[in-house]
Amino acid sequence: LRQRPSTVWLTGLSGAGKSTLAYEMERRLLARGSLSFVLDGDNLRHHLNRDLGFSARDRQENIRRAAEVASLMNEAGLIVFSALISPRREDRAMARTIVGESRFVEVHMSADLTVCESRDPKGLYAKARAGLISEFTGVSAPYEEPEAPALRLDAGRLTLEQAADELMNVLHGLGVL
Ligand code: GGZ
Repeated sequence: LRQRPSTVWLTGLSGAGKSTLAYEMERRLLARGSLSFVLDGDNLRHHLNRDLGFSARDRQENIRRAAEVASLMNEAGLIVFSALISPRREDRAMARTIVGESRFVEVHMSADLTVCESRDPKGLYAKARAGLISEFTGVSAPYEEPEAPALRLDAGRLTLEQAADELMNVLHGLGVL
């Protein structure tokens, strides 16, 4: 099956639905015979990046490593769905440079903070509000929205199916699929 190995870089707040969409895309691609891989920030932080915290410097290193891994996987012929908050424009620009301009597809999961906070599946926002977690993105650390993403998806308004449909269309349009 023809596919152009690319890195779909999902950025957005914790709880915006990045990982959920990434795994749904992996499932859809597999169903059509395309191999892909999900790089999930939370997962990477338990293994490859377990030495890193959430300071600006550590987030940058977290993103750099993820981008290098994504690049290797693209070289191996895989489509990568990365799900990292990646809150800084500068760090996402670095990821774009590492992966390569022609292979980098930036997607903004733009759910409102209020939506993410009301979901709070792991109770992290509550902990952040209570001061138990410092430098929590959206609460006590910044999130810089992408200015010109290939696609912006409001997970607060779209179902998972609708979001995945939109992303599939974009990947077809770009010739990735
Ligand atoms: C943001 C945090 C924090 C702080 C723990 N700030 O939604 P989750 O829980 O399961 O995934 C989030 C994950 C964020 O890691 P990333 O590697 O994606 O972040 S970054 O790109 O900024 O490096 C969240 C959890 O870790 N988490 N503490 N302080 N998210």
